[in-house]
Parts: sequence; structure tokens; C-alpha cells
Amino acid sequence: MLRKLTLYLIKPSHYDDDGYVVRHWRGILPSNTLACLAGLTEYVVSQKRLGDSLKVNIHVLDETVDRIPVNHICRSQRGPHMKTIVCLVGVQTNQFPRAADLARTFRRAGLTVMIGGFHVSGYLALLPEIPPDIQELMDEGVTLVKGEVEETWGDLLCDAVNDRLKPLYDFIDQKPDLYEKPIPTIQKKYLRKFVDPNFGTLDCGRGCPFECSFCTIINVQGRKMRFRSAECIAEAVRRNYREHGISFYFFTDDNFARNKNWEAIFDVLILLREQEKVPVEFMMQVDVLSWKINGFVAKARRAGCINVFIGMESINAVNLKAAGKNQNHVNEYSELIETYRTNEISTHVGYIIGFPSDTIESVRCDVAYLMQEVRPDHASFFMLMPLPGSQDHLVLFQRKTWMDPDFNRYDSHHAVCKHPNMTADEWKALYLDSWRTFYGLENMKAVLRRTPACNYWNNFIRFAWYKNSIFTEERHPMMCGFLRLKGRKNVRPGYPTLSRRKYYANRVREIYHHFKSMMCILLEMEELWLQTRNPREAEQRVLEELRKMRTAYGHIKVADLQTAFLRAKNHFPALHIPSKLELFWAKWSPLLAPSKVYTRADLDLFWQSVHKKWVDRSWFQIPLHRVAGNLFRDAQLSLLFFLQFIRTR
Ligand code: B12
Ligand code: SF4
Repeated sequence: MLRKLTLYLIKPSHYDDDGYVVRHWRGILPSNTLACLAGLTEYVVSQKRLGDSLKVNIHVLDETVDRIPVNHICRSQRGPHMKTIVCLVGVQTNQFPRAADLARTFRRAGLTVMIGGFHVSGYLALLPEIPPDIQELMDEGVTLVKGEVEETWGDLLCDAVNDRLKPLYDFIDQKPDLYEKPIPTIQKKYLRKFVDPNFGTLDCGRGCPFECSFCTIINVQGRKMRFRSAECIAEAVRRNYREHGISFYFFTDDNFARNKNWEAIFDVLILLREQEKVPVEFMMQVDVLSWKINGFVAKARRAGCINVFIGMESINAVNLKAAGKNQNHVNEYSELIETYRTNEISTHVGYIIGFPSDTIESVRCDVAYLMQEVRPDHASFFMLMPLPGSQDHLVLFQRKTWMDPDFNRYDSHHAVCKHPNMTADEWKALYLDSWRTFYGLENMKAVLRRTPACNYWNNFIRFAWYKNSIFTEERHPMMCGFLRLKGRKNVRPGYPTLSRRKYYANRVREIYHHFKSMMCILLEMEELWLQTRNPREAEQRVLEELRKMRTAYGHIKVADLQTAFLRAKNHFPALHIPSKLELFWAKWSPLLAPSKVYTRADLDLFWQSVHKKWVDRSWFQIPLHRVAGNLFRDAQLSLLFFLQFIRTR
């Protein structure tokens, strides 16, 4: 008789382009799917569905931040009284190859293995037959689960415990009612793996009524909205705050604005904030029409919303029409953004590059329009990809058009189908260029200057994060963590395992480039902060004058600073002109006159000239006394920046 059941809930990661599993020292967002399945399992166990005497150990592992102890798991099923079940959960398309490799390894060790999530559900939802890669896994004894399992998880576990699992379960047409289903359970140990352990995820509802052709949601979770009760949400928020200190959420609903229970949910959150003093804040995903829902935006802010992710996708009406995104009207975009901004909610738009009528020129113009006219606070760019489960995938499949057979690359950061107007390299370059343009210093400055003070640091931190992901880690920010970890032997089958010497030489080079890139971003962020922390018009004018003089003189002297103030005073008569002594302290000892420091431009110019002399081997021309002085100034500025940042956390 079975006495001990060990259940591993594992969220697999995916492989990078060199075949290494992507893992970070710290992640950003804990997985809601893991929490959902952990909650459901605890419920099933508490109901004694698996028997009275069975001891159940549940392990939750997220490969994006945890090293999966594969050998240990393979050895964990010892003797007839023990059973190990491995569930690969929330597997997205780009994670499917990794999930399949793990599944095979565990099957070879004789363990019971199940895979579920959006890839399996979407892939099997629209295709007429079971695809060969799925069939192969089933033949190897892996169980695949299509659809959601809130109402069937207990039955599945019973089948697994009693060795009567079927190769495939199809629940796609039995969409569970979520109203009073067990709430997701987050473990404290897991939260410690994230940069901000007060950050949680929770789905308040599922589904979306719209019909976008690139989207898988509607074909997996359906177009009919289902939602959790407001009381369940309140209880989850209360419990997570009490037990884990979680006070910030990403509500993962794909379209919170169409959650029919939005008002009741906002009302309980308002009560929690205003009466129970639970300082909950959250971000959510909404559609472009959400600002028109009576009372939605204002109530969202009162309920603690500080950021919305909006599926804007394009500012080209032809693209929107082709993608079936008929609810998006470009002429209303600015009003939408402005409505959220005036309600002190920052906006983040999703923007897809590579719709069939996009060209290199049209995308460049569109991104410029996005920054200048629509003016969202943040944009996330994605390369269009035909995700299995979307209408786009089905059409290409039926036409037998080429799609990349390697699902690992379906991360919206690679070209996985052909584009009529661009080569794959041009497409990728255009995509990276869009990130570079939007997160350029000028646009970030413009955004921060119009940001309400309460959202300044939220926007600021997100800029740093996005720049670091795209340009240091070279990954999509939504798939990135902090400080990449690797294992020499943790490589994809078919990829070589490098010798120790070669591997560590590569790692040292990589880490050096990472830190160099992080330093550059840090300095740019410092400049951004200096230029935007005093966003009064008069001070901006001082900066403007300084900039003109920087071109003229190369580096700024105290007298230049005073001249800049004097010139600015012509336009702003009320401007106070600091004394030469104040300006001297500001320039040489920023810690003593912090409010008078507006830029580090002269420092940057100086370091560039030192670098050039170093590269040209003109070492004797490097002015050592100025190197020492400027190092001291730089250290003070960094300290100032750091102290200010810490004060806001
Ligand atoms: C939150 C979210 C994120 C967060 C992840 C945060 C986190 N760590 O949880 C962030 C923003 C980081 C993110 C990033 C990305 N995401 Co995302 N994300 C979502 C979102 C909105 C919610 C996920 C969720 O919590 N769902 C609720 C849970 C409960 O549903 P579920 O995962 O399907 O699980 C249920 C069933 O599938 C089943 N099940 C799941 N696993 C298992 C396992 C077993 C054994 C069994 C029996 C059952 C089972 O039971 C669960 C309960 O019913 C989904 C859309 C959606 N509605 O799900 C998109 C979605 C999953 N993301 C998607 C994509 C494409 C991405 C990105 C590639 C985008 C990008 N370029 O950056 C990255 C990839 C990140 C990565 N590699 O991990 C796609 C995936 C489609 C696909 N086929 O792969 C989705 C579906 C959205 C879409 N537009 O189509 N995402
Ligand atoms: S609005 Fe968003 S979630 Fe809804 S169908 Fe379109 S892309 Fe999918």
C-alpha cells in the first residue's frame, strides 16, 4: 500500500540560443500557475481525496529561479510504498522543448509525469489531429492535460496515485466556474527568490470577449468571462499580506476591464486599503476601451491600481483590422493614455512589430508617433509570432506556410515565421531599434517630466529594468530576471558540453560584458534622475543653456553654471541665482549642494576623453589629478543617487 506521495510542481524554463537553461539569481514575478496548482493540491489533500493515511509532500519549483535537482527527483521513488509524481506546470510554447526534455528524463527514471499549460492546451485546441511531438511524448508514457483543472485536479491526482492515468485528458470544453474555487497559495520560501518579495500574482478572472487573431486566450480560456468572488480575492490579499507581507500584485487577468466582477473586486480592495489598512497596490491588463467604462479608472486608482498594461499592439489601422483587433481606434489612444495619467495610473502598452503590412520605414514612423502623440509611459515591443492556439497559427498551418519548428524560439524575441517586407535579420534589428528609441534618454526624460510625482520612481525603476533586460541580458523583459546563472552541464540535448576551461573563459567574458553594460545603464539612469528630479520649467531652462555651453566649452566650469542660470533668468525672472560658492560645492562636492546638480554630462565627456587616450595608448596625456577629482565627484553623485533611491523604497 502507498504510504508516501511526493508531488513536484515544476514550472520549466527554456533554453537560450547557446542551449543553456535560462535561470536567474532573482526573478521578477512569481508564477501564478504554480500558486494555483499548489492551492488546488492543498485543497485536494485537505479533503482526504487521496486517502486518509497517505503522507503527501508538495514541492514547488520554478526553473527560472531554481536549479531543478533532477537526479534527486529521479531517485526519490524508493520502494513500493513511495510514489513520485512530477507535474510540469504552466508550460508555455517557448518552454515546451525544455518541459519535454525534463519529462523524458523523469519517465526514464520510472516516475509519473504530467504536462499542462497553455502550449498543450492551445496546440491541441485548434489543430485537427494530435501533432507528432505530442504523440511521441504520450507514447513515452507522459500524460498531457488540455484545459483548466480547477474542477478535475482531484480526479487526476487519484488516477495518478492509482496508476491509471490516461495519455491525454481533455477539459477544454469544461471550463471551470472560478467563483469560489480554492485560492492560489504562495510559499514564503519561493517568494525569497524574487527581487521584490512583496510582489505577488493572482488571477481574479479568466477569458476575454474580443477576437484578436494572434491571441491564444480566447481559444483556450474562452470568450465568456469567468471570475473569482470578491470575497475570495479579499481573503487572498488579506492572507498574503498577513503571512508574507505581499502588498503589490499583478492581477493576471488578460482583460480586467471585462471581468464582470470588477466593481465588487475594487470595492473590497478599497475597504481593505481604507478600513483594514492593508496597503495593497496592483497592476492589471485592460483593453483600449476600458477608460470609457463608467467609473472604472477612478475606482481602479482608489482600489490601489498604479499601472495598467494595455493591448495597443499597433497604431496602424490596417494592421489592427488585419489582426481582428477592431476595438482599437487609433484616434482615441491619446485620450486613453491621458485619462489614466490624470488618475495617477501609469500606462504600459504592448506593441507588436511585424504585422504583414509593416515595413521598416512604417514601423519607425509609428514608433515616433507612439512616443510623441500617444505618449504612454512604457511600451513593450514583441515580434509577431504564430502561437499554437491562435488563429494566425491555424491559418499558416492550413496553408502549409513555413513556421520555425523549434518552439523554444517562440518568445517574441525571435523571428519564427517569414515576413513579406523584411528579412529575419531586418525584422529583429527593427524590433531592437524600437526598444532603443523608446527607451532613449530623451523619451525617458519626457515621460518622467509628465509623470505625477507619486509614480516617478515606479516609472524610473521600470526604465532601468527594461533597459537592463534588453541590452544587458538580451532577453525580453518579461522573460528576464536579475543576474543570469548557468550550469556547464545544464544544456539542451544535442548541444555540446564545453570543457571546463572553455566554459569558464566564456563565462568570465560574459560576466565582464554584463557588468560593463550594467554600469553604462546605471550612469545613464543617474543622468536621467539628475535631469528630471527638478522638473520645474526654470531648471529645465538652466539645463538647456548648460547643454549649449557644453558643446561650446567641452566641460563645465563654475562660471558656466552661473552663466546658465543668468541666461535662464531672462526667461524666468523669478529664478534664484545661486552664489558661486553654492555652485562650486554643487560641481565639486554634489553631496553639499545636491539641489543644484542637474547633469553629469561634463563627467561623461571627461571619461570618454580618458578612454580614448587609453585606447590610443596616449597614457601620458591622461591628467591624473583630474582623474582623481572626477572619480571623487562621480562617487559622490552615485552615493546621492543611491541615497535618494533608498529613501523612496
Ligand atoms: C501572467 C502572465 C505572464 C507573466 C508571468 C508571471 C508569472 N510568473 O506567472 C509574465 C508577464 C512574466 C509573462 C511573460 C510571458 N508570457 Co505570459 N501570460 C501571463 C498570463 C496573462 C496569465 C498566466 C496565468 O497565471 N494564468 C492562470 C493560470 C491558472 O492558467 P494556466 O497557466 O493556463 O494554468 C491552468 C491550466 O493550464 C492547467 N495547468 C497548467 N499547468 C498544468 C500542469 C498540469 C500537470 C495540469 C494537470 C494542469 C495544468 O491548470 C491551471 C489551472 O486551471 C497568460 C494568459 C493566461 N490567461 O493564462 C499569459 C501567457 C501565458 N503568456 C504568454 C506569452 C507568450 C508570454 C511571453 C512569451 C511574452 C513575452 N514575449 O515576453 C512571456 C514568456 C515568459 C516565460 N517564458 O515564462 C502566452 C503563452 C502562449 C503560449 N502558447 O505560449 C499567454 C497565454 C498569453 C497570450 N497572449 O497568449 N506572462
Ligand atoms: S484583447 Fe487581448 S486578451 Fe483579448 S483577444 Fe485580444 S489580445 Fe487576446
